[in-house]
Amino acid sequence: MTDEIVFYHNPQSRAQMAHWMLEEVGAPYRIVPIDFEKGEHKAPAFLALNPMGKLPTIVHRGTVVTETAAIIAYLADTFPQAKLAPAIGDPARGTYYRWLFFGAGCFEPALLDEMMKRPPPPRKAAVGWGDYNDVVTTLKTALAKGPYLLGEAFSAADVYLGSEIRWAMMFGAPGLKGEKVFDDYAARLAARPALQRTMGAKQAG
Ligand SMILES: N[C@@H](CCC(=O)N[C@@H](CS)C(=O)NCC(=O)O)C(=O)O
Repeated sequence: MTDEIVFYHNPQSRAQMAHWMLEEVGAPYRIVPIDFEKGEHKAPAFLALNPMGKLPTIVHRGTVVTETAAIIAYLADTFPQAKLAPAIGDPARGTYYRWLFFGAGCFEPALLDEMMKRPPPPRKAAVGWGDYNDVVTTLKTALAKGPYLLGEAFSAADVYLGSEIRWAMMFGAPGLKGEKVFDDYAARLAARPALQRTMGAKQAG
């Protein structure tokens, strides 16, 4: 069985986050371009891998992994030489999980509420992500010490949550751009050679 990761990709999607992570770990991978316009993500062959018909999706050693955070965490664990996840048993692993899950479970839905101008929920206490302002304040506190979410060590949590923050800044989500803590963090991430290698990636295999 080949060790090559098959990476279903479209540069205009969350697959960009997984692409950055693939470059960070230095894993051997092959891009399968998915053309949204042509509906290739809804073709039976792709739906057989990911019935959600969404990117990113990877296949490695016969296993399909979907969900950006899961792919990024999987790659960190599968390629430990990249040192992008604290070891199991290290207390920093708790912080690492905290921010990975916060990205998927809180920041993303709160950001989409904000970007889509969804009305505030009637009972904020019952909504797992609270609201956008609380989420941004929490992130600001998390990054205040820096330079990364885990302190000195850059990790896969920065690849995931950092990608979301960069995306939110790019689209002008409030409370981020112009705030020193986020501007500095975004600049540190932008300087990562692995991220730079993915910029302008063509829609080609
Ligand atoms: N929960 C998924 C969301 C993935 C997702 O929504 N991907 C979008 C692109 S950014 C997609 O493939 N959309 C195509 C569609 O649903 O038709 C994750 O975190 O990876």
